[in-house]
Amino acid sequence: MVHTLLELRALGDLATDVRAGLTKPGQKELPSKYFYDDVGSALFEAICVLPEYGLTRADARLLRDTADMVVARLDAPTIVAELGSGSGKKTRFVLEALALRQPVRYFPIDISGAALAQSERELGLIERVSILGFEAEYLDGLAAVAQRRAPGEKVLVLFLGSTIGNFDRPAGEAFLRRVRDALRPGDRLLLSTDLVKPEPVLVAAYDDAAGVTAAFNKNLLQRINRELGATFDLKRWRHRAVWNSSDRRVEMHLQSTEEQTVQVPKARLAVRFKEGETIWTESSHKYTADEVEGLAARTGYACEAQWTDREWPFAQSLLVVR
Ligand code: AVJ
Repeated sequence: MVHTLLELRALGDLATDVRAGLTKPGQKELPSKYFYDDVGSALFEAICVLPEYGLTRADARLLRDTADMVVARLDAPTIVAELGSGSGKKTRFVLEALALRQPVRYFPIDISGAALAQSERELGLIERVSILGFEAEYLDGLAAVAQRRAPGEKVLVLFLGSTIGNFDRPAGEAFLRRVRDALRPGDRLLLSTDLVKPEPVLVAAYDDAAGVTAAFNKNLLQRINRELGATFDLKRWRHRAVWNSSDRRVEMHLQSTEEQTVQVPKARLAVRFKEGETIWTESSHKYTADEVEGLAARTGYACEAQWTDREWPFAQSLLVVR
């Protein structure tokens, strides 16, 4: 197999993170960012249309219904940066609304070149919108985008899909502060957050009847098999979704159905698992609308507008940098 330098570096990161996560004393972990290889990204697209997973539809509905109001609040020519390019479907509402007023420069930022290509396909033909993707970590990409602003231009950052939910609360707060530090007063951040809702609804959203989320979770092990030569036998692992009420988050785990040892050659690792032991693979933190306001105030923004969906409690918050 031929690897580019970038792929080799990515392989090194995966091996390093797998080694660190699976040798952790106590609860073993794997970072959720590794879900999104080609198979994982396709499975996530499928999750987004599951009846149990109302999150993406709520996000899209809110953007469709509020894009005009968001754009009406932008007081100067504005360039648009997006943290994580997603499929581009939701972003379209904002770009189209803004393009009615001014030519739009849109800069999606994503570590996945495939994701950037997808958003260029989805959004590339909107009249008066030009796209330049940045294949980078969010904060590096944002710094690069901010440098491209012309005098008098403002920046609107989109952080949609409740991606912030993957950070634990302190890390999410630190992240918002760092985004703020890349911006100037009067710039804006449109932030999506999934809201707390009844436990059975939340658990079903992460443990759907068709088993798509289970496949999404297990694909992480299959990815480690593919890329690091590991020996995870997927039949010996079960998908688990649990509501952690004290930290207000849904946790996804992979649970070993029996005692077993797994080899991970490219991480120079052999790991023993007890029967019932889990690997913690993701957290999806759920917020309240007030909590987002407080979070914004503590991290250098003012929350100037907030919209929530009734059908699936979810908030869109427009934050302005102070
Ligand atoms: C893309 C991070 C918002 O946490 O709900 C969906 C990912 N995980 N089902 C989420 C996910 C399981 C999703 N985010």
